Amino acid sequence: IYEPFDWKNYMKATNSQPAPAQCFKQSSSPPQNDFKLDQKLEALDPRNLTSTCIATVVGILGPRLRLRLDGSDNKNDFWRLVDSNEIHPIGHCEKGGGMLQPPLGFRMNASMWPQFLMKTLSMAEMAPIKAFKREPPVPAGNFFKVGMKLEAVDKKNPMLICAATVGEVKNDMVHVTFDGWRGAFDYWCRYDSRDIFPVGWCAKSGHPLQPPGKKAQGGTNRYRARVSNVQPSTMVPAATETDENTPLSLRKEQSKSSG
Ligand code: MLY
Repeated sequence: IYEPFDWKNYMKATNSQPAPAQCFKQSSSPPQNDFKLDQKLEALDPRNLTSTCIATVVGILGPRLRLRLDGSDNKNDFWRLVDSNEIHPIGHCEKGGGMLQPPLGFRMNASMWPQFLMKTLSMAEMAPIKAFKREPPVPAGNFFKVGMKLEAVDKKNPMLICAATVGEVKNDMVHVTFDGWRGAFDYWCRYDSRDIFPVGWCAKSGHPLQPPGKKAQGGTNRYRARVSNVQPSTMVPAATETDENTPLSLRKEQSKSSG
């Protein structure tokens, strides 16, 4: 059973506040996802942003799409919101006078590209234009403050959106830290990043939310230490996981089971 994380209780217990919705470049009501698996669209190659490529929807979570570039491998999937500016219906690139490009790491000889493209497009089930939603406006400035709670994509595991806290703010940048996890997952992003969401966005949009990890914070915050025995966690660390990526409370079990 999927039990949504109780932000209200958690913020009360940690004496913290959510970042207000106006901080984010996200629409106030998460967009509906009208895409279907296997549909094709145009996407910027995340590894080469000057290229527009053909992508296939290989996964759907709430308003997000898991995309795979046609002609690429299955090791470089990436996620986009349905209101991302980096995805478009088939035909958009050509309309703008551009040409569809092979993805970085195209599996075949480059000379095969025109043929590959023709065949791919002829067999394509194209995502309908109405599935592409308009990108929300950029907030007027960086309104984030240290300590505010939010939901953020784990860039090392981009399928996951997790409970997070603003750790630092500098100019247009925000330091995202993940509650109950070591610093290895932290990152800086712009305040208008599409990878950060207001508290409650996952619940509203039907996207799963990763609850805080089980690493007790040092200092006076005893909340996570106290609840760590009863709080369900959906994360099961792989046996090969490095210590750095593993919540402290799970390390004992890990070393036990690995001898
Ligand atoms: N690699 C880890 C996942 C860690 C997720 C950390 N996020 C939630 C900050 C694993 O496989 O368990």
